[in-house]
Formats: sequence, C-alpha cells, structure tokens
Amino acid sequence: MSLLIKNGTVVTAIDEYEGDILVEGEKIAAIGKDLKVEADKVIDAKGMYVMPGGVDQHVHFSFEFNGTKVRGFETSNAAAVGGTTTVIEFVNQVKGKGLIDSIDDYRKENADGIAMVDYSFHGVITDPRPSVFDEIERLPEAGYPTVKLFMAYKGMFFHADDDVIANAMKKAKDVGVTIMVHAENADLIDLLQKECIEKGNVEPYYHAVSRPPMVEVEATERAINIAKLMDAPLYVVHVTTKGAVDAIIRAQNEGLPIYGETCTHYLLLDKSNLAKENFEGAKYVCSPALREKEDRDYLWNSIKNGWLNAVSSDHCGFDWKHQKHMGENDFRNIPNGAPGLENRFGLLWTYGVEEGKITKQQFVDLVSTTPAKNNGLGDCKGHIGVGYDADIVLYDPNQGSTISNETSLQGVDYNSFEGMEQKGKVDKVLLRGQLIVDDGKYIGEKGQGKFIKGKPFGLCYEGQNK
Ligand code: DUC
Ligand code: ZN
Ligand code: ZN
Repeated sequence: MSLLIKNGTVVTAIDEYEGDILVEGEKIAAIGKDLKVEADKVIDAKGMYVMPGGVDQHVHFSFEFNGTKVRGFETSNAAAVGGTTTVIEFVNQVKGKGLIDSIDDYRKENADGIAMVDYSFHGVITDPRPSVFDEIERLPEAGYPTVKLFMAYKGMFFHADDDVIANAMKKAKDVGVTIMVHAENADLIDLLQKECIEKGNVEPYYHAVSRPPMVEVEATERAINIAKLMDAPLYVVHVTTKGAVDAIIRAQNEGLPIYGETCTHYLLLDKSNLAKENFEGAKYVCSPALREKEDRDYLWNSIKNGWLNAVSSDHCGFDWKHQKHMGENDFRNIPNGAPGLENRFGLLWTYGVEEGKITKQQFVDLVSTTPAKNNGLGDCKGHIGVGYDADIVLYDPNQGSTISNETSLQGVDYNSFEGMEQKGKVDKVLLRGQLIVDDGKYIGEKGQGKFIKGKPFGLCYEGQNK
C-alpha cells in the first residue's frame, strides 16, 4: 500500500519546506517537490503543516495512588486525536519480580492488542534488591533503556532513597540506560504535609503549600550531585521551577550530561487553580505542584533556550468525582496527577508557536524529535525523513476549537484545560502509514499500536564515551 501526501508544508525540528511525501507500507519512502509517482492513495495537504507525530515521553497508564488506578491503554486513542503517535509509559516493578518481567507481563496484559498508538516503556524500580541492579545491564536487550526513580512519596512503595539512585546509575552508565528522577524531597514534604494537617489545612490548595519550589530545587541539586559522583548522565522529569532549571543549567555549563523536561500544565496552569472552590482544586493536584506565573514564564524561556529539551503531558487519567474525592478531608489522599495527553500538541502549538514564544521547529523538536532521541527511538520516530516510520500529523492552522471534556477521549470526567482555546486542528494522523485520524476523528482500530523497542545510549549519552 502506498500513499502520497501532496502540497503540504513540511515542518521538522530543523527546517520547513513545501513538498510531497511518499509513504510505502509503514515507512516514508521519498520526499520531494512535485513527486511524480503513482500511489494507491493521495491526500491533498494544501494549507496544512505536515509534522512528525508527537512522542509523549511521560505518560501514566498504570499509575496507582492510594489504591486507585489511572485509565489505561484503552484510552490511548486520545493520544492519536491529539497528534501523538508514540507514548512512553512508566511501569512499576512488581515486588518480588524482576524489572524486565514486570514490564513484559504488564505489556502483554495491558498494552499489546489494546494500544491505539505506538508505545514504549520506562521501568520504575520499587524493590531494589541486588539482583534488580544486576538486571539493568539486560534492559537494553529487552528494549527498555530508561529507568525512573521517585525521590518523592515517603512511605509509598515506589519511593527510592539516594543509595538506590546511585546504585542504579553505577550499573546504568556502562550499558547506556538513562536514569530519570522525579525530584522532590520526600522527608520535607512529609513534614510540611503533617504541619498543614495539624493546623486543619486539609484543602487541595495545601498540596502546593506542602510542596514548595525549594523541595524540588533541593532534590534536583541532590540528584545532580549523585550523578556527578557516579559519573553518570541524568534526566530530570517534570521540572517546574526556576531553581531546578538553574541547577540543570549550571550542570550543563560544567559539561555534565544532565537534561530535563517540563510539562504542558506547568507552562499553562498555576497555583491559583488549586484554590478553586467546591473541591474543584483537586483536579489540579499533581506532583510537583503547580507554581506561580513567574515560574511559568521561566519555563517558557527554558524551552525556548534549550535548557529543558522536551514538553510532556505527565498524563494521569484519574476521575474527579470518585477518585480525586478520596482526598476530600485530607489533601494527602488526593490521587496525584492530571489528564493532558490529548491536548499537549495543540496547546504547545497554540500558546507556544501562535504566541511567538517558540518557533515551529522548536515545537516539533520539543513535542516529537527530542523525546524520541531521549528514549532511544530517534532512528525511527520523531522526524519526517526517508526511512522513518510514517507517523505523520496534518495540522490545519486555520481551524480551531475550545477544549471541552464533552468531546475528549481521555476517559475521565474532567479536562485540566477546559475552556481554553486551541488554534489549529489535528486534521489527519498516520500511524506507520495507516490513517488513524481523519477530519479530527479517530478512525483506527484497537490494537493497532505496536511496541517499539527503545535502544540504549539515548540523547543523554551523546558526546559521552561509550
Ligand atoms: N506525579 C503526578 O502528578 N502523577 C503521577 C506521578 C507523579 O509523580
Ligand atoms: Zn513524577
Ligand atoms: Zn509522571
């Protein structure tokens, strides 16, 4: 099966040009001006931007908090209509099981045959026995070259102490596995949370009060120091505040392979959302907490200047009515996380590109190209180039919409960005050459997504001695 996309404006992380794209089977076979080729099907992309499908490197389809779980891969068509064709999900190691078995088993049961976009995984160490560190060298072969450790969440089964991070780095650096951290000081949060509760401050807003920027800054600096000590690269997920970005900049200026991302909600929402009445604030409980306008501005500068290299959704499909309400009398019991997978691409375009904060090339880089490279997918995902997977978004800049949960496929009862305007529309999406979104509607099939093995020595290792 061949497909010709004609007359579009192709945008990649490095350029922009008028051109045609020939897709043969699952791959991009040729790119050129006025391609004179026969194809089984032709799509006229006149007036549209033709961009690589988004790669969301920070998605939770299995996160569990306080005994309740997020929606899973059955809602991954939300990614597709939102312009994202690859998601990378965090899988917790099951106690008593190895990392690889935990991800393999999770994958077979919860993703294979269900996913509607392509997928890859990060492992999360929760049971740090010596055998688990020894297993790190086998992760690349299994296709799982990234591991996340949670510095936050004291007392929860997925919390990791500093020695666990150091031991993981020691093993990871020789085999090109990227260690990622959720950087917040667990002890200080615990102390501040208890103080809030003792004073009767139980509302969602106190989630932010008990997780001030300093707890993130301290943990980020500590994680960087551990990486320095272990002579290993580090990736800091969901960076939200100036002090943490500055720590990353300082490390980079020292020549250290330290990188980080931010997320859509930290660029667009702030602490005031948590103060909404009638428990509406719970919708915005995520960790790290939402910050102030100054931090938002600094984050926009950070993605513009390349201090942070990706924008993710940190998608968590928790319902407000049932799940978030578990913390009605105590904000500590509110499941942490908010939905956003469907809106990442459109929001970054609207409030980034359309408002002149980032260029179209930077947009593609942040939303697709670099996340693919960070996770060892850079040879097949995140770029419009011959030989790459034909994951392609046709974006119509002349249309628009108002974000509403009524039309969302995220499978939860609210949208964090309800009522915000989106300029442009994800009109068509190809997943490895198959049309899965047409006129903004999902038309693909359950199970069409495929597991893509990540390769070791992702972007964090570029320029490092292998
Ligand atoms: N933070 C969230 O808000 N949700 C999922 C996990 C996390 O660290
Ligand atoms: Zn996290
Ligand atoms: Zn997360």
